[in-house]
Amino acid sequence: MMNETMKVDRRDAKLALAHIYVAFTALALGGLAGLLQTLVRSGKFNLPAGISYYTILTTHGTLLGLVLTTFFIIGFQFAAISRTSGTLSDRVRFWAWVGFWTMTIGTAMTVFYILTGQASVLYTFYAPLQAHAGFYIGLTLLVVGSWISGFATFAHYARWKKQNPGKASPLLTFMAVVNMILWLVSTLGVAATVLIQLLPWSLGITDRVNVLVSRTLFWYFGHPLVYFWLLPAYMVWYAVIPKIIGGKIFSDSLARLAFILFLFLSIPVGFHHQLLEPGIKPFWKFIQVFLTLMVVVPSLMTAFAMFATFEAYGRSKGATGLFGWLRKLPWGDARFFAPFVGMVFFIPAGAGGIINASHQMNQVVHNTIWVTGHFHLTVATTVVLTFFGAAYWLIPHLSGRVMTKAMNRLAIIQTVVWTIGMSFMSGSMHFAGLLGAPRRSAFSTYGNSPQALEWIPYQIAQAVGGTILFIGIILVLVIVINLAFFAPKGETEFPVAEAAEPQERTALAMENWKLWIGITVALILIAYTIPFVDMIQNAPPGSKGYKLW
Ligand code: HEM
Ligand SMILES: [Cu+2]
Repeated sequence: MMNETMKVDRRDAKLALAHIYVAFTALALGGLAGLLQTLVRSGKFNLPAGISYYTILTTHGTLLGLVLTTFFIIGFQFAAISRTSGTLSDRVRFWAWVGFWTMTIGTAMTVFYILTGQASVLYTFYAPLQAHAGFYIGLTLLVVGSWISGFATFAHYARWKKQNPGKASPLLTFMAVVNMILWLVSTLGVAATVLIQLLPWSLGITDRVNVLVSRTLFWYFGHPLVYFWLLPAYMVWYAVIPKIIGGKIFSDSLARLAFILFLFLSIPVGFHHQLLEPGIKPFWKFIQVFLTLMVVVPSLMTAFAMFATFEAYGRSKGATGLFGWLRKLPWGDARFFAPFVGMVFFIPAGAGGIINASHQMNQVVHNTIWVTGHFHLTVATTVVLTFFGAAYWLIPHLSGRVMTKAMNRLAIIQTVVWTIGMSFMSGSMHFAGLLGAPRRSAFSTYGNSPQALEWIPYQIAQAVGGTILFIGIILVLVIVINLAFFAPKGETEFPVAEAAEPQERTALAMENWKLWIGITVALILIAYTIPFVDMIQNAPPGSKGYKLW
């Protein structure tokens, strides 16, 4: 039975929904851009009215990689902390709205400069490509707004701790706090390059920019960014899915420990995106690759915990044999099915990640469309399908409605459509990449070179997959709009599971923030200080800005 404390307060629900609306608007526009990209790259289609491929690609990467994710995550986390640690205070809610509007205004500015062709610098905005200053200002507002929301989250957590001395915080609140610490520490890098380097340079205050420093600061942020996407999906896997299937959390302490390890191991590893960068000594690349691969530990902990939960539940229902428990899982429930498919896709995605991070193999795939294939499995499938699965209970919970059987069926179909579309698109990206096809390139036969002609069948398969995926986007939008505005009124549960064996003392020990932040900072200093000093002391003259579009 539901009682008052298990429901997100209506005022907090409005806040969370506002974030979710922006997120799905970004999905609609960004998804359309994605479709157009696959069509252009098939060689059978040209963009009308002189629109540049790179304008579309910047729109896609920014709206989906940065906007959809950040807004969905912050909205979801506000709902989660309100659900598990009580209604937000008026002050915290006020600041959360300030954060929301700052982010939204920043997003609108950024998108304006991209769509008007003044910022076709792709979502990584690498120097020496130079965008209009408004693009960087918009991005700054997006990040500053998210910081405000981060501090609002911390304030809510602190209030809970004050009201519950000596108790471990609720799991979902703990996880949201870890994710916002990760976000704050990592966005310092991107804020530094934007505010100190790129903005003054785009305004003409400085003439030249240190490219290597700006890329390093970008990837100091860019890798933890992917864990900022992933941890909310893990929040759903660890704390929500067990409840949906009717089971328990395998271990509350293990879940917390995994999150702390992700905090340690997500930031001091940005060099694995810069393995072919000439200005960094191999030793430091090696250190950072080692730390990168350590992430296998919390990842396998997570995989183990999930399958232990599934198996324990299946056996409690009388399943026998090695895999009999699989049959007991609620396959017809989209709240389970979509995230489960996401988990399955994470297996090849993780294997591909190990390839990317390995120095020698990276040389084969570097800057090819293999990489794009990889992160459409991670973020655009594992993370996004988990978010869709969460939206199927979160949105009706917040809007005071219920998901009908018909909508649930549509959501199952949506998941299948995504699976098929992504297998085609990401699969052919992986193959084309192995054959050397570059990422971030409009269609070209490169003067009919035999190698480029080999890519074309894969590029056509990519467009087939992209078209199927776009149908998937239309389906999920239909479901989301239904759940927000049209579904029958009623009560929907915000599922939060209990631990199999609550161990309050170990859980409490996990809240030693000074120690965790101390280790995080120490690892960052070890991995970055010397190479960074080197980059500045031995800097080349720096580059002027280029607008190549
Ligand atoms: C309809 C679904 C989608 C399609 C058809 C699609 C298609 C594509 C294609 C073809 C590219 C590579 C273009 C190139 O390198 O030349 C790309 C890049 C990208 N996509 Fe998607 N995508 C889809 C969904 C998503 C989703 C859901 C996300 C994130 C949540 C996402 C994030 C990205 C990012 C970050 C890039 C990199 C942009 C860059 O390299 O600058 N995509 N997408
Ligand atoms: Cu990375």
